[in-house]
Amino acid sequence: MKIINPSLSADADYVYMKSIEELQAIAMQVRRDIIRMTSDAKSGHPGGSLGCADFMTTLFFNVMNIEPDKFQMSGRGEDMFFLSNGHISPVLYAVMARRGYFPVNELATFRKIGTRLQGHPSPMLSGIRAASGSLGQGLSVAIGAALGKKLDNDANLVYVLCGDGELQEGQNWEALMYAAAKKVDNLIAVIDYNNLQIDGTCDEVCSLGNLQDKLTAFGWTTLHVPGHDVSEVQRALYYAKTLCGQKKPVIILLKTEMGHGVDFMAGDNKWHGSVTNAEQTQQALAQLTETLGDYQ
Ligand SMILES: Cc1ncc(C[n+]2csc(CCOP(=O)(O)OP(=O)(O)O)c2C)c(N)n1
Repeated sequence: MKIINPSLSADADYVYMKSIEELQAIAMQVRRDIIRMTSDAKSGHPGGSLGCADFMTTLFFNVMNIEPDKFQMSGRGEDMFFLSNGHISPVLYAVMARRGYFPVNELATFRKIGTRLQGHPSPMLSGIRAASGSLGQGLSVAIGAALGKKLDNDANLVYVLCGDGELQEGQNWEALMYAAAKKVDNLIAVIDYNNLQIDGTCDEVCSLGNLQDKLTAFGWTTLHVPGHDVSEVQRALYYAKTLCGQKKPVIILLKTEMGHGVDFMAGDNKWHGSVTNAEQTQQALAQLTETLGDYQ
């Protein structure tokens, strides 16, 4: 069934929405999935994945116009999403599985030999349109897709998620400049603004300075959003949609916490790319209620 933002659609038959409580429950299960997938594979990136669980759940369940069972590579007639910070694939896979792109039990194959659920996303999995993980490229890819939609007269939107550490890649700044210059106003970019990256805080590694001012100066409409309040995330995304078509690209600084939802992982960049051992996995799962049923 199609998801249409009810405030933008008069067609009640097409409205399919989860309540805020349901979104919270799905995000909780997604967090369990992330811990189980990465601990079982003994590799992966749980920290950023946990931090983006609320946003990704809200986007895929209540915001984007998508039909998982009719996925087309071209993206014509539906919204498109690109995960530029491809290392947080566990959250993408968990949300996609829970949304119906592939069987939930396939999550058990994460990072195993021959799997479609590679450590970094690959188009071998239906629902993925571009490989990502080599940082800095996803914004450019999304801008190209958004311009393609304009050529196609397709009114649907393109979404892209990038890391804040990822913004240290120079290609992003060329893309930011280009999107504003070319008035790419059918694109909503989101930055996972946790101020952490692989080697420490973003400020320590290479400060982004006043990111909001920089993005605004580059010609983008810039929003600040708390990343763990699904009702605020949803509100912001709906608002961002209303800003589309106004000759400026839109970007959301999504304030998140790495490792959010597990007390000993929260706010610690150690969990960027390390996984829980058996004891820590049990501790983490004890803090994350099974709401939809674990994959087998
Ligand atoms: C081009 C490129 N350089 C370096 C890396 C290695 N790398 C993977 S994740 C990462 C840090 C990214 O930080 P951020 O985007 O803030 O992600 P978070 O730690 O918040 O998940 C780096 C440097 C990479 N994947 N690609």
